[in-house]
Amino acid sequence: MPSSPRFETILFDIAEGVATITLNRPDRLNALTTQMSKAMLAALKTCARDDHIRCVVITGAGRGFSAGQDLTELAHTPDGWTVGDHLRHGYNRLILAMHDLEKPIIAAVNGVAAGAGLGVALAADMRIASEKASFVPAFISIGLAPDSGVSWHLQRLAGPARAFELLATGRKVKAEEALTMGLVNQVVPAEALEESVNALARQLAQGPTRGIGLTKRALNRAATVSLAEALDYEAQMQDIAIRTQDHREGVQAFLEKRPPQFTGA
Ligand code: LHQ
Repeated sequence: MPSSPRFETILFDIAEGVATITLNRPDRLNALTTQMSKAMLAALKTCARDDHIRCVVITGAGRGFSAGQDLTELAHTPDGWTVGDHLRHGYNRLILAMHDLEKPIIAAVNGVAAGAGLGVALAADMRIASEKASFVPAFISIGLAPDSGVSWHLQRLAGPARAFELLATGRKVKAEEALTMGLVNQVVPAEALEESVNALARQLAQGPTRGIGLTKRALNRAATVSLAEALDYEAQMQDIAIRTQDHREGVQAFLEKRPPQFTGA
């Protein structure tokens, strides 16, 4: 098993095929700094490279998931550096890295997810929320438009009318409402969050990782193309999936009437 790389503003732990990235500035509700988004990107690169990692969990230390951009840091941007530069070099790369990672990502939303923190939560493939979680667009409350992929993800998950309402008013959505909106997969009591997420993450980490990665690629592609193109892309993904060891093992296990032992290969 590989050793876990260390970063400063996040914790990065690998166990039983699951890498857990914990945003770790609890006194600031894990508000995101440049250093932190760089560390998250580096951690995601490790997740992409390391074949032992077959599922990723992102969560927050303390009572928040992430309050989004650290607003005190914005006052110290380098000369000539625009907010657009900040986004292009930081959050845009991070959100795309999550989208492109061919491994499942679960956001364990322990508390408030606001602004770019909401962007990170929505860019995960699944969200399990504590009853104490909430989702706060935050951008409009400080006169801003959405960033960090929130315009893209929120309307796909909740529909355009709800996305507009939330982004134009900044209204806080609590966990139960987030469930009815389709923003989260499941809501669990706060004390059960870690265990629920671990059980799901371990299950996914023992799955046919290439097949799950190809599923993610197919869904990502299907979100933006015609049915004819989606069908063609599905056929391409299946050509790859059919050659995996895990596909052979799945069929063999079915024929032998035993549970499959997937290795991720
Ligand atoms: C914070 C923050 C924070 C610093 C709480 N920064 N300290 C990217 C790039 C460039 C341009 C701008 O946009 C972006 C993307 C974005 O993310 S924009 C949105 C940025 N985020 C916000 O505007 C959210 C600001 N925070 C809040 O509205 C509230 O804190 C929420 C609703 C998240 C939580 O409220 P409470 O549970 O009542 O907690 P609190 O407000 O008491 O916060 C606890 C502490 O954390 C507090 O510090 P203190 O010293 O008083 O204990 C806050 O100042 C600090 N904090 N968010 N983003």
